[in-house]
Amino acid sequence: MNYEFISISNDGDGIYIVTMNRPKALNAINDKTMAELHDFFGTKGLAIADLKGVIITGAGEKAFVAGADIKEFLTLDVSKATEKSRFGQEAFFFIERFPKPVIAAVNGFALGAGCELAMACHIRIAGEKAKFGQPEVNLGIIPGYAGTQRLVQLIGKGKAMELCLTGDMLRADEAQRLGLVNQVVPVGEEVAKAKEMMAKILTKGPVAIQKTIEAINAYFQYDEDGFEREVQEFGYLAGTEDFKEGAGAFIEKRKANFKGK
Ligand code: CO8
Repeated sequence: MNYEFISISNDGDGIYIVTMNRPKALNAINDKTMAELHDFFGTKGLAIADLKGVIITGAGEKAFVAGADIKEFLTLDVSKATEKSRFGQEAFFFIERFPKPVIAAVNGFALGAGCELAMACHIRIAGEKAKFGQPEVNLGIIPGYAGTQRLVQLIGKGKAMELCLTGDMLRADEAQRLGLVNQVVPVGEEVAKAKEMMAKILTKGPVAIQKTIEAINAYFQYDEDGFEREVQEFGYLAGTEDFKEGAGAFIEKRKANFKGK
């Protein structure tokens, strides 16, 4: 899988690492990078048979992603900007709705599109020097990759309003206190911690993991009743082999051997 600005690797354990790879521009997302994310999470990644989970991180020591590529903004007009926003939102929906867990290992600046990318992931692990923010107002724009929506979902309206209106940055510990970040770890340990958490998740029933992602996402879909979705998924899971194995293993006091069926 050859991409120019994201690199994909795995150690054969089913955990794929997607590295945002434009370190000279602090991994800023240009149109090509967004197209690559769109392709991986919307198409190619879905077809990788041994893929069990994805960790997204940034190349270099300074940034996860320092935003959308501001240098590309100068050619935008109303129509191109609308299209750009819609395409980016779609790519990030592919991440949010990816059937396998996606963890952001935030190793530095996560600003603008970088914060939005991290928020599209299911879980966020941050290094203690990481910084989060939606500084778009400094440029006379607003977040365009669903930052106004996911920030409210994660930290509530008041704080989301403050961050988007002031453009201020949050330290990792503040981001954790607000619920934007799940865990803060020492610098350099972001990916290792994300792998550790992913490995734990991957011991669980794979179908249950997928259905959990779908049911929790449903809470935030205006056109769907998340409570009813949970009822349906719960019923579906009761008919899986994994459920019988998981419950049987508990009763027989042994470790479950899930098959993902
Ligand atoms: N775009 C393009 N290039 C960038 C970006 C960016 N977002 N961020 C950093 N770079 C480049 C710099 O231009 C610089 O390149 P060069 O060496 O060629 O001049 C290089 O990366 C290193 O950056 P700095 O020298 O600025 O590094 P500092 O350590 O001094 O500062 C900061 C680090 C604070 C992160 C600083 O780089 C900064 O403020 N960057 C911009 C942050 C920002 O405003 N991000 C939000 C961008 S807008 C956005 O993301 C909108 C998302 C929704 C778009 C929807 C479109 C439809």
